[in-house]
Amino acid sequence: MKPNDFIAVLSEMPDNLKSRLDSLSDEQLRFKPDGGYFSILENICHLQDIEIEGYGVRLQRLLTEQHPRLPDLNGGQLALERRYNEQKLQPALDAFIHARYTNLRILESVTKTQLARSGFLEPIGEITLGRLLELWVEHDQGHIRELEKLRAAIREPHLTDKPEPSLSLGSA
Ligand code: NI
Repeated sequence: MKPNDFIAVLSEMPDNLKSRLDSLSDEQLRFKPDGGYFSILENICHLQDIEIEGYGVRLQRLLTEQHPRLPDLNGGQLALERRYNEQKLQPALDAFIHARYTNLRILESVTKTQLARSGFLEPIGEITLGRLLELWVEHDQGHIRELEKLRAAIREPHLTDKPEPSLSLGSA
């Protein structure tokens, strides 16, 4: 994919999320399958925090600093500390969407030269801004898959195809 394609895919995320949150009860939003999985609400809170404190910060620092060292964010730990499953959905979703559009406005003015700007992202290693865009899209897609599986698990609790815990609990 070209940089513009990544930007186009990232811009689809708000609608991709909204369409998967329709007609879910509060109880369904907070439903957590056994085994340490995120609920749908926890996924949205996670996406909000990672958009702002993860990708938004990484984007800014790669653009403005010489070879920044970018710390990992522990998604599972944040979910516990910030009590994601006790939050309200709409403010988290709104904050995610606002942050995504803010980041997209910055991305739209990024030049080809800037895509080669580099840094060190823990625990992955050396990255460029171009590579960060790939990781960003992969992160979106992983959580969309997780939401799909959660929706299936809510409809059919005996389903065995549960979300991978690593999607939620691993590196953000
Ligand atoms: Ni994640």
